[in-house]
Amino acid sequence: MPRIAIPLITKALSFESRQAVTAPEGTFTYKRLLESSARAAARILDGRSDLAEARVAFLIPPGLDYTAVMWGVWRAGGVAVPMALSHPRPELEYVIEDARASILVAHPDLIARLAPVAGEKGLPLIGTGEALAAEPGALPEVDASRRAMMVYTSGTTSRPKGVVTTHEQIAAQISSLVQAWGWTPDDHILNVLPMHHLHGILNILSCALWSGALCEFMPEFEAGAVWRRMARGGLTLFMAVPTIYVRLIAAWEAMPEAERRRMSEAAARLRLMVSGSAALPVSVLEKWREITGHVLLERYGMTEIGMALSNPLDGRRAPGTVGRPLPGVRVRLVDEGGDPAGEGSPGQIQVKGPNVFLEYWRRPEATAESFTPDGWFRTGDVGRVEDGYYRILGRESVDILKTGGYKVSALEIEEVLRDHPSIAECAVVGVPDPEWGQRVGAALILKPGSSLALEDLRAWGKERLAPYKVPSLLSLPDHLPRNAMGKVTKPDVVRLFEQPPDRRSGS
Ligand code: MCA
Ligand code: AMP
Repeated sequence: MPRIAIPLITKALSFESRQAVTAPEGTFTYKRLLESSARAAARILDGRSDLAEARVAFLIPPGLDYTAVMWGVWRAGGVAVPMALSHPRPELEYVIEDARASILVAHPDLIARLAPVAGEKGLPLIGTGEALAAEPGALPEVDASRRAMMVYTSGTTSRPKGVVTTHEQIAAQISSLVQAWGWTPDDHILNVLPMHHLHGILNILSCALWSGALCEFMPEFEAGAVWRRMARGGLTLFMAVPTIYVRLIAAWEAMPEAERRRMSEAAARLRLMVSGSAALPVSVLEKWREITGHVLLERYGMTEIGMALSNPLDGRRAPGTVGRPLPGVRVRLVDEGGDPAGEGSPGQIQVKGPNVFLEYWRRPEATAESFTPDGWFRTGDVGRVEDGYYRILGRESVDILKTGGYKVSALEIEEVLRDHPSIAECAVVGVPDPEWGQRVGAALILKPGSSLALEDLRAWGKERLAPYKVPSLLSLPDHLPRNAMGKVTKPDVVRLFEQPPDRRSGS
């Protein structure tokens, strides 16, 4: 048996008989997950002794196959690159190219989506059916300091960057949360989040598997289905983005009185409910408390650092704040002059610790710029400390938006919109919204003689961008607001949407 230094997998060996993953296709033990991942590793290795950090990009719905392939890539010595089910071909192709992926894996239902890209680039494309049925073989020794995962995140550059973490860094991110939130083998968490971002991958799936707990996937979030699942009992934990809590509240309010009572009682039986990835409005926290008795635990994190700040499991949770530094994580606030911000004064949130990522893939300059000379990661978020608790005040860049918990770059969307045959000029902004946090709004100047309806823009956009990046608000002003230097002033663009908008209904 080779030495396995991948902490998540070493731990799983002690939980073999316990249930690890539940999904629509069944419930699977840790033993089965270990066996399936060993088979997947052998198939991906395909006779090699070690993938030596080759990138394996995969498109798999949440469930055993997803988990076994991610672990299989790790056990084969590769770097796991999860891709988004909702992404159209250009986004998938971008990730495959940027990551320099040398192997693709897809669920049989999704093979057809990757086959043309695999064919053009001459990349092997492995089906999960075949991978999980392969004969297991010898596996390499994988040191925990090796690169393990790459998650794509939008930032101040126009195209998303691959955030690389090592096994050690992933282990540090997980163990901090497991300790802070009191995970035990008796936990059973419902996972309704997409599996190409850290919230679903790390805070839910990986913390559960680190703990010997059970992760139950509900691959498509639907508020009624979540309530019905809670009512069936057995869950101990739930974690989601604010938009999901807003949707759950709306669904609860639409129920008859007796049903509401039954659902409220069911939710009250969970031991912990967490919100994160975007600011949780205090009104949502209060409503959730009224409905379920839970004070949502709000925490703050980022793809590059895992989680950094959290309200406490036990003790006072302060609404509108994200609490204090998590175990092992150092956090400081730095003012514009580079000095520490005093208690109550705003400053940029900077983070240091074993949880912080290794690098932006193939972008040494962006990596270097994101750290201070003394090694603190600059988050780009601004915060303030009040009574020892951090409050997030916003982001330094107006070009980074959060919509439905997804981070998106206005610059990336603008670059795509400029290719539209009817668009002469454009400015993309985040428009405050009670359900989504922010909506993507596009202010467009059309070419002479052109017209463009929002529905048509969306249909065009969805062929090129993830659905959550496609503008859902449109403004067609006579000109874009600009300053004396000719630069578009984004706060004025946001104001354009305060006038009666040509607003898309029903979402
Ligand atoms: C989808 N639509 C949107 C958006 N997203 N419209 C406006 N703004 C959006 N953000 C469109 C769809 O294309 C569709 O349009 C229509 O809305 C209805 O879609 P629906 O199915 O109802 O919505 P959904 O696709 O289910 O999305 C809601 C969601 C989802 C479940 C809240 O956004 C979600 O899973 N968010 C979680 C993201 C997440 O995990 N973030 C964590 C990042 P049409 O009808 O035209 O087709 S990790 C992170 O941030 C750090 C590490 C951290 O701290 O956690
Ligand atoms: P991502 O790059 O998708 O990992 O998103 C990370 C960003 O989400 C952070 O830099 C923050 O701007 C935002 N974020 C995460 N959690 C919170 C929170 N609880 N409150 C406000 N913003 C948050």
